[in-house]
Amino acid sequence: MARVFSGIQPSGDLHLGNLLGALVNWERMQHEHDSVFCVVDLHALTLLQDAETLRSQTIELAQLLLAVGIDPEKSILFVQSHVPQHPQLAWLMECTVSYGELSRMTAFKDKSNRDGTKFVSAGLFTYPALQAADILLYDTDFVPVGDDQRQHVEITRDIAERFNSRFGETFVVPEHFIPPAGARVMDLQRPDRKMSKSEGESPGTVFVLEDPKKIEKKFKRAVTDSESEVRYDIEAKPGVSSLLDILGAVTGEDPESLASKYEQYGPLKTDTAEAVIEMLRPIQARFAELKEDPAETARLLKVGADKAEPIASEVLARAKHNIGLLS
Ligand code: ATP
Ligand code: LTN
Repeated sequence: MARVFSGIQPSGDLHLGNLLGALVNWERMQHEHDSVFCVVDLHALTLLQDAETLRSQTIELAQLLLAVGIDPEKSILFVQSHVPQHPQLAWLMECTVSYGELSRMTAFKDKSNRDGTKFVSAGLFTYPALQAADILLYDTDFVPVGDDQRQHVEITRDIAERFNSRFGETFVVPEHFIPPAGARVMDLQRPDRKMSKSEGESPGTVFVLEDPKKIEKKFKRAVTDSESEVRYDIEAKPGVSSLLDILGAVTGEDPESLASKYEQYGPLKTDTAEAVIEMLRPIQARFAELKEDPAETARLLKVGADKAEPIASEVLARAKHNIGLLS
């Protein structure tokens, strides 16, 4: 059976982009593949975090993953820092990737240049080496992610291929899985920018746990354009195309054929808001239940780590042996 691996950072509130770009596919893929999903708390440390907030966001994100339908009986669900093989393999990855390759990562350029960023950690720069370790430790075949992670999966492939050619067959070379609709959910106010967690509360971001009334308002106020024709054209009509993309991802229909059903922006906005709210309703209800018992979530995460560790430790041992470390 093919192996699936993906990760998500506990770095802020979960939004519609995370859900449509990644999580719905995690849920879907767990029924057909051997799946491993990880809350990547070590990655979150690349930006300064408040300790208590990080701890509570880690549990809350795990509860959200469970609420979305990640089933701990079907998938392995765990927290990255509970499996020490991740940072151990990351060092070998850092020595297999070059400074030049890391310098070309757009995520690093974006995050290190953000307004108000005073401290750029070395971890933010070497971040893709840890991500490569995450993926390669599980002999992963497919990595379901949003479009913004394309470059990070690509560099993981390059690292795996380089390691294999230098030291002999060690790693499975993974492929990304990027969905046809919802891979790049745009900010409703700035349709040239992706919806992002670390932007914080913003009128352009729809949160998974947001009140339906507020969601409706955000869609009503979504930026479109001064024409009135509903057409799927990302270049010329980014706002409208983004709404069609969201509606397509939620309903499973093709955004271009959805466009032909609408003559005005108003009904498109109302229908998109309604579809999103309906999709979120059961997730919000299930989350409210899970939230009551954080100790049970913590227990499930420990069980997950106990299942992940033997797989990771076998692959790490293979890599250490092949690179010439004493066993
Ligand atoms: P940050 O803003 O801190 O970078 P993020 O919102 O990009 O956070 P991540 O934890 O980095 O969230 O990503 C989790 C998953 O969600 C990844 O697979 C990522 O590709 C996907 N994702 C994030 N933003 C979007 C988006 N706007 N559209 C589609 N997928 C997205
Ligand atoms: N870099 C990713 C999070 C991430 C990840 C991974 C995704 C860390 N490790 C392994 C897929 C596979 C992000 O910022 N979205």
